[in-house]
Amino acid sequence: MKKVMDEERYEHTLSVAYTAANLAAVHGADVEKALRAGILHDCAKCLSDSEKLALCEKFHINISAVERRNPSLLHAELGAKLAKDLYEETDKDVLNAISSHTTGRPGMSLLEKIIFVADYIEPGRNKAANLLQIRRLAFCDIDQAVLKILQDTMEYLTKTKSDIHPGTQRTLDYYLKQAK
Ligand code: DGI
Ligand code: FE
Ligand code: FE
Repeated sequence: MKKVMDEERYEHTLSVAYTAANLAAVHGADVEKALRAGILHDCAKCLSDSEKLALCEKFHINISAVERRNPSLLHAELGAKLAKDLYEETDKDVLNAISSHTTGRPGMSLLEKIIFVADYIEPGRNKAANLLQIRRLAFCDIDQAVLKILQDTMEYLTKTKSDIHPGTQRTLDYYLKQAK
């Protein structure tokens, strides 16, 4: 990862891996898989927008209208593809965790939730609202942490007048319903 990332992204990557390993230990998930998924989750992040779009076309990854306008969103699914083909990750749950780490998805596995949450709360993050509350929730009630992250992300996207990815909306709707 060091070779394909800038310094800041590499630091974030290590931090996500260590945070995910801790969450896995606490919640009884596979610590080694959490480390691998954490290390690989942003492997496609530092490609340029045009490289992301070109690689998605090459690998027949569907590009939605929102993704064409915001190619950064493609780094999750493209990252899963590179993890499999280039970095030889074969575990389906690890690949799903990479693929779903930005928008989440309805019915995430425990490992997917761990990566989704670790990406948001790793110690280097300091901009999001409610980080202290979400960091506490992450270790005692991971589903509540997932829901709070989705709600805060949606609020941030709305406030900044950003395009909402249909996947983000679907995931929020699903976890809102689950919480009832
Ligand atoms: O890759 P990271 O920065 O570590 O984290 P990430 O993969 O969760 O990506 C975070 C960015 O993704 C953040 O700036 C918000 C953005 N994002 C998440 N859901 C959506 C979104 N952006 C848009 N436009 N629409 C979404 O639905
Ligand atoms: Fe990411
Ligand atoms: Fe990340």
